[in-house]
Amino acid sequence: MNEKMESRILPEESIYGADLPEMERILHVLESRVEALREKYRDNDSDPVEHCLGRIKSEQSIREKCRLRGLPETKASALQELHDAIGLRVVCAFLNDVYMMRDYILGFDDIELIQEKDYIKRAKPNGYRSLHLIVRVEGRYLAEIQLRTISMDTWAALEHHMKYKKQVSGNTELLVEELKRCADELASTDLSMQTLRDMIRAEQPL
Ligand code: 0O2
Repeated sequence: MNEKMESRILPEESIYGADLPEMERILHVLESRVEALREKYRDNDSDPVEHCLGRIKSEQSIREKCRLRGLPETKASALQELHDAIGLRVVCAFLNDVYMMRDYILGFDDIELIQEKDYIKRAKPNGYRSLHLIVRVEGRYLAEIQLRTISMDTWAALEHHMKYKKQVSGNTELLVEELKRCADELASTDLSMQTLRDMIRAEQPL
């Protein structure tokens, strides 16, 4: 085998190569931390998390993202240039829980915050809301952690679905407008729900 052949990543090989088991371990560490917090809160019936979803970005998606960004399809691109090969999405019931979860995750010594994108305080023009943390774990692996409420998650799922539905092309402008309106209504509902929960809690005996 010549040198050129050795350095080339064949399509059927994992772009992550020998790092894949370590990446899976890191993902497991992150998931376990969320689970540990949930366990603690479950004791007094106030689990802040509705669900939590972790994934290693699929071979196809990461290669596609490299191509879209004009990056070579290599491990270096996947692990250093892109930052979401390891991804965790934590969906919380209430708005305050999103920020509580943020502080909890960033409170670990082996987590370094690289970038924070608060699309809750500043929603994307299409209405997308979520808090994104790009972190380095154990001084080595980058991970993207998305924190959002159930409403934000529902909206994102629907928007994602519509974006990839080819037949939804008739009245795109109206659809975009309506989606944005729904996102804003859901954001206002999130605020009301938070207020209601605060009121209920204030009335509960200590
Ligand atoms: P997938 O399949 O969900 O992983 P980045 O893509 O992170 O390198 P960018 O564009 O600055 O760089 O990231 P951004 O805007 O923080 O978004 C990253 C991820 O957030 C996306 O990942 C989506 O998961 C989600 N996201 C961002 N904007 C939207 C949106 O308008 N609608 C929906 N439904 N999701 C959004 P990927 O890689 O695009 O996709």
